[in-house]
Amino acid sequence: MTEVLAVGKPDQMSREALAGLGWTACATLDEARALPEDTRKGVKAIAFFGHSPFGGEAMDAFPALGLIANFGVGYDAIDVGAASPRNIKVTNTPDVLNDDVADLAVAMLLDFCRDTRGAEAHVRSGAWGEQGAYPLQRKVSGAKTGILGLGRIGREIADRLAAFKMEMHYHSRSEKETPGWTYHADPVALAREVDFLIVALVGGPETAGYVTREVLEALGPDGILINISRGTTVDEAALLDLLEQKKIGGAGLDVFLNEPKIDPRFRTLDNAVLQPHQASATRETRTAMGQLQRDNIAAFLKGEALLTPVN
Ligand code: 8YV
Repeated sequence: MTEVLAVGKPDQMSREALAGLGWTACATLDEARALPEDTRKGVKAIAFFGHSPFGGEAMDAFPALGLIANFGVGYDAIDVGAASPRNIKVTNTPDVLNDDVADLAVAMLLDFCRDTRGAEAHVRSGAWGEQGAYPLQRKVSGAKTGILGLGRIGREIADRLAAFKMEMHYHSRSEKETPGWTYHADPVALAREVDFLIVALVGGPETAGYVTREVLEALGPDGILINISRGTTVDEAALLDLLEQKKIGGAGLDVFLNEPKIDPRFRTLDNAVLQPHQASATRETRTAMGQLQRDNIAAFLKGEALLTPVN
């Protein structure tokens, strides 16, 4: 009998770990919902991978389901409001990925400002020898940075950038205890104040479109937006318009709407660094995320307390 389903497309580390467990694997929720009724009836837990919506109707296909263990800290794809009344617990994988996500935010900022990719091409093409020095770039250290969402990941980003001697500003639901960083109650005021704006909000309906056209315009033609949260947190149509019109200076983006089939307008931008939603994608962190996901499932099946419950 299948007690646990793995639904979605696990990465290499999880595929290797799941191989010995004897769980039934389905690439999509639709595939899982199409399993024979007898199989579906026995499913107690789902190890969920990816970001496809998981709503109440899909949950109802598994009458004994008691746990959805999400692979990732952000569980915005899972309708927790539908899970709770069905007595379905949801878990996520917080904290183990904070360092990696913060590292990638800093990497995109450094890459954008110092243009390491362009400069490397200059060396590889032989242009350095033939044409001389590469054009000057933009200084990163000492700038003014704003963090939008000073949660666990936002905090890691801020700590790193503070070490780059930056003046730190932030906007969050509430003012936090910080080493003298400036709180802005209004995201537009934050964007107006800073050179770099880093979005580290949680996803979901509450933050959809939180970075409005007005916020982006306030960032201005020299401002740089970094987004490692969710594509939904930014008004993407406005972002594309303003990048194309050079009304904001640039962007470093790890997340988009409609991943992985993102708006093709992104691909032609010369003022953006684009990443394939891979901020947590190191072998070490993905191993830890998978372990935490499986530990939650094991605890649930043994009737023990969940390690990282969401609801
Ligand atoms: C993804 C993430 O889970 O943790 C999150 O919220 O967005 C990522 O770590 C990962 O890309 C797998 O989809």
